[in-house]
Amino acid sequence: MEVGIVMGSDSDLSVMKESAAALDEFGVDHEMVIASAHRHPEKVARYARAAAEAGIKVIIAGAGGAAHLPGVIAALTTLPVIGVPVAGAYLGGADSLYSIVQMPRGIPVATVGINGAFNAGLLAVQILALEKEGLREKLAAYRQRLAAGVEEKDRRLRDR
Ligand code: RP5
Repeated sequence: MEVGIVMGSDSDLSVMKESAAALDEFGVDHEMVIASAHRHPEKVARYARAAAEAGIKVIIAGAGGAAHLPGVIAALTTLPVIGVPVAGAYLGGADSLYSIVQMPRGIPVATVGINGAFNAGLLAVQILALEKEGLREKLAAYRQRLAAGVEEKDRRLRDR
């Protein structure tokens, strides 16, 4: 298991499964875990402290509301942590974004956009690709597919 996807609640799953989808696209092994910084802090601490030893290289952590989960995990491990602000019922997810992105100096969390779980997965792939040529090649092919998609849209616009 190279990537741990941690979320505060099962209500985050519809967003956080996008991280898993990105990792699946690149054939990266991952696990999904529910562990709340508020409701079960002991579990969060246990997971964060054991992750590196268990072979995890990157942790993606998503939560909504007062979203302390990514920061708490980052405080308990030196593995890179990517935070996903999950939009809840209030404030359009700005509460979660601000909770995650404004980490005090010393304990960084690489924060993606609100509900940006797919990008979090891609960023994890890019980190792992530093040491894996196969992943670098897959990323290059992925970028080519993106560019081809833009060309296709441009063609359709011109053909209207
Ligand atoms: C956060 O509270 C979770 O990450 C979730 O986004 C939010 C609401 O949780 P539930 O009340 O749906 O379990 O801790």
